[in-house]
Amino acid sequence: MSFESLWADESAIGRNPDTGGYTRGGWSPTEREATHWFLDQCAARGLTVESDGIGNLIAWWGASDGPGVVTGSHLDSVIDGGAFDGPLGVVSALAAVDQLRAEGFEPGVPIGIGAFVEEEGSRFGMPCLGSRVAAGVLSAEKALQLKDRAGVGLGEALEDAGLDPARVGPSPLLRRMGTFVELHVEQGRGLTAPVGVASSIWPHGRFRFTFGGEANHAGTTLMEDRHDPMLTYAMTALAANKQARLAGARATFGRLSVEPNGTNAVPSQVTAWLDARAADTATLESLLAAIIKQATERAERDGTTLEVTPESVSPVVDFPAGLRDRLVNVLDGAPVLPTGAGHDAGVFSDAGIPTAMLFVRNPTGISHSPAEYAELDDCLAGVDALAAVLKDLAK
Ligand code: HGY
Ligand code: MN
Ligand code: MN
Repeated sequence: MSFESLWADESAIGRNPDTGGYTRGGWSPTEREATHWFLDQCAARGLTVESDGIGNLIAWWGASDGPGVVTGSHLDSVIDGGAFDGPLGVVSALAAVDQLRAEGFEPGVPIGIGAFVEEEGSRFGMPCLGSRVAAGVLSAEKALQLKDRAGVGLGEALEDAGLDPARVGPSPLLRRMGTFVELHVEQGRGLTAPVGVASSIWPHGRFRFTFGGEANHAGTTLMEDRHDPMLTYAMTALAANKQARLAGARATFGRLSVEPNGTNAVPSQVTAWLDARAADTATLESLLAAIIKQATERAERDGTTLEVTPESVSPVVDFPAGLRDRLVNVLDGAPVLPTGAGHDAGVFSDAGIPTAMLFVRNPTGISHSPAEYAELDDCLAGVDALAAVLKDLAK
């Protein structure tokens, strides 16, 4: 099948007709539909699929069952996300294998296509959940304590998807992952050529800010008598924005939960999730310290309380220079650039697996939005680049 027809099939799955966006939380019906589409494509190509307890998949082309070169990405999405973030890597991998087969290439080592679950953490709040558990950096015990916003536990979600929570844990799949190369849509405006190669992933983390206050009447409570956690949150959000600008970093409060969430009552509690990122660990740590300091000072003024809980922290990832430069070579000098977005490739690299990433140009740089986009010509250039890289690594 051509890339275009593969893409037309896959990107039709779960698209919201009103927003054009996708909400494919891990093990949700639309994410499962996309996963089953992927499995059908693997079966149609005679690929041998291996899966692990949490639902990560690698579909193998090649006779031996020894280590090989794995590519692929994720099929889940953020809430109302774009079509490309994740699926472009999976669809491009299928198209690249088709292309290599069509030209008669026989891999010297097996080539695997991976689909890793809950990379966005949009359902259970833990980014790269599938790859972290597979790599053993998140224990099965901790993972199975996670609940989604409806209170459904990970174990129950796995059972609903026909998986066995008792099999969750470090993945046998990684024993065959000799090298991992992930193709991904670029999520900024840094790439001006059709295809680029990743140098590094910024360190980043998610931190839950719980602001405690005093519920009261919106109409009768004097302003000076209030202990309003919404005020402390608002000042913290402003401080985070200012501190990130000063540090050349990123700080986002994109998720909020208000108790009791009434129109005519001062809230008793506001919970806000901070996504913070920076080019290096020291800057990230000082950014966080500055935000927490200002939030704490404001809480004292407002007579409110503050509790900050790290939910996930991802260290800086510097992809191995030798493999990076080998890809640049194969691609006749493709540009090299860092990314502020996290990826399963970062988890696998951290776990000691030789890992690289290819980026496909995103003309607007917009991502985690229905407006996310990549030109067809650039996507086709990405497939050609991935095919050339796989051919070089698996010869
Ligand atoms: O949020 C991220 O950095 C990535 O898109 N999972
Ligand atoms: Mn993403
Ligand atoms: Mn992604």
